[in-house]
Amino acid sequence: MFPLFRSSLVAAGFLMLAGQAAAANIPVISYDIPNGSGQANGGSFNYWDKEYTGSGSVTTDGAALSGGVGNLTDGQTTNLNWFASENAAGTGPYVGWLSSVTAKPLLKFNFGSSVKIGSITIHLDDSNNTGGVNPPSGIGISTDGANFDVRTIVDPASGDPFAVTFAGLNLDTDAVWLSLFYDNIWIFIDEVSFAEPESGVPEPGVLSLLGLSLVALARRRRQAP
Ligand SMILES: [Ca+2]
Ligand SMILES: [Ca+2]
Ligand SMILES: [Ca+2]
Repeated sequence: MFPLFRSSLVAAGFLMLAGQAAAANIPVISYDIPNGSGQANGGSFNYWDKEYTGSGSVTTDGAALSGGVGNLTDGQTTNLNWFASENAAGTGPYVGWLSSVTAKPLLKFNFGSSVKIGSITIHLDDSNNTGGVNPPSGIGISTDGANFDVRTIVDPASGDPFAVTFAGLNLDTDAVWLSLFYDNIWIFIDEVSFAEPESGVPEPGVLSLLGLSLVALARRRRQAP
């Protein structure tokens, strides 16, 4: 074997293993949320879900939005704080809820049919209290909209946006409700994603590739002077 072929085979084996560890994402068919708030309630900009595709007023603070998708599931996140990414037109990447308008933000995500969920990842702004924006102190997770498993969120020392993942879940449901708890007066979220449980058992294809990689490694060692 040519050295290049051997090493790329080894690389391919490890690449497949790395890919196996990441559980598949579960598509969200629609979500129902209160719209974000903004200038009508003293905000510098408008933190609406402006591109939301369902019913409800996307330009009214706190309006009930239902049956569509928008900022929270478009696959886009930003590493910029709210003050560097939001605007008066309300087309920024976040949805920002204000406690005086929406006291208990409740977000419902619909999957269309029953799915198995192993983890939930929420990408949010931190901003270290700038403008009253801080990560939520906690998030409640529910599969019936009534009983919530409340998880606390540790606020990092940094003020950068970050993702929090609740793993090790074993939910079997066609919808998930997330209840947000304010730490300050604003909460900003730009993406929520759901993943299947990790199987923990490598697939046959991965195993055979790993085997080939090990054979290549062994040959390489034998041929070494
Ligand atoms: Ca997004
Ligand atoms: Ca927005
Ligand atoms: Ca922080």
